[in-house]
Amino acid sequence: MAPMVNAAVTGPAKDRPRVLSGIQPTSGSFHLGNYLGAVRQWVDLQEQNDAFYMVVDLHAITVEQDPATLRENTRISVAQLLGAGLDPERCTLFVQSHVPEHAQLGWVMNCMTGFGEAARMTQFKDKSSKQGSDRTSVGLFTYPILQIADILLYQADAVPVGEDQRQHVELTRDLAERFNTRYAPTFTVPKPYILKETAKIFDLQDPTSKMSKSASSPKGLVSLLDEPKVSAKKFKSAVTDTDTVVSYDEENKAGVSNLLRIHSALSGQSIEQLVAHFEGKMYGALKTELAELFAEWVTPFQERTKSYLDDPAELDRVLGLGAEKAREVASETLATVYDRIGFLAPKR
Ligand code: AQP
Repeated sequence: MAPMVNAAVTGPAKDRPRVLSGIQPTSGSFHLGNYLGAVRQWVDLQEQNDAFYMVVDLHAITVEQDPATLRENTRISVAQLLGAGLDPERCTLFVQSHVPEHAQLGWVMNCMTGFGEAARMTQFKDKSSKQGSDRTSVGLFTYPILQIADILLYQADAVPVGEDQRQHVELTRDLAERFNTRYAPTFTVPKPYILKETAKIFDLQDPTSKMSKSASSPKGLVSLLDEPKVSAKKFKSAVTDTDTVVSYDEENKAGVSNLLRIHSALSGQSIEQLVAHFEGKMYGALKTELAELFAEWVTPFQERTKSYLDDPAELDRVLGLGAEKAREVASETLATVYDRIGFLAPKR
């Protein structure tokens, strides 16, 4: 059965629990970590919850973007979300910059967040240390605070994300509570929705690091829009270990364990069933089967994504409708926030 999240006890009454999440249009293709860690849950959660999903272009410009590529990647991202199974009849799908309230509430949240607590965000520390401080924008530093605004605007009960986003959702909870205490109960305090089994998909070449498009080599990255034979090659050359027995051991067999988790997520078989299935077989059998399984799933995904990309008018219609629905909720929250903090309401 499709999951329903637990509604939070604080915040305005809603007819169904609300979920919200976003993905950056920073690449021409999502990767398998994005799909298994987040997007797949988005699809399941749209059935029983009031779901808001967005392509977060404001977040994308925290690193330099070519304008034409950003526009193109935003469309490709929306098409992939539809291709993965989001249904605009069941969820609200929109582009972040189409809803100006994100930037507006973002500023308020900037003013409520301590510099020290923002500086503790590990994702910022990792990314800025890789880029160097001259190439790191202030936007990258305040990105988790914009994310706080993204979530709180919609009074989300749950935020389906991968493990790398847990700390940002925890910060969101702190800020929601801070605002509620300082002014009046205003925001729902959201919970992260992170599935243990797929919380962190690892790089196929470096199975101790998360699969990420900014990895130093693309060899360990499975991009959903690559030719399936390109991905098959990556699965087949995945780094494992010198042993030969297929078994699950995150510490000593990180590579094989990652492959087993991916297989399990795609096939629906438990890790125990897979270990039994591969008994007496070598790593090559696991890799070949995984490559086939992935191709079976990704081929129709790519066809659906392409059909949405071939119909830009339909994409625009979906996004127009999504932005309208999103703004209805976002503008109400922002108006309440502005009132609570003491901004003079404009006379109309
Ligand atoms: N490896 C992963 N395993 C599980 N979940 C993951 N997510 C990302 N990588 C993994 C989840 O995907 C959602 C969208 O994240 P994002 O917009 O931050 O995606 P991204 O920036 O494209 O992720 P990358 O590849 O890690 O980018 P860089 O390298 O630029 O930071 C989120 O819910 C995230 O948790």
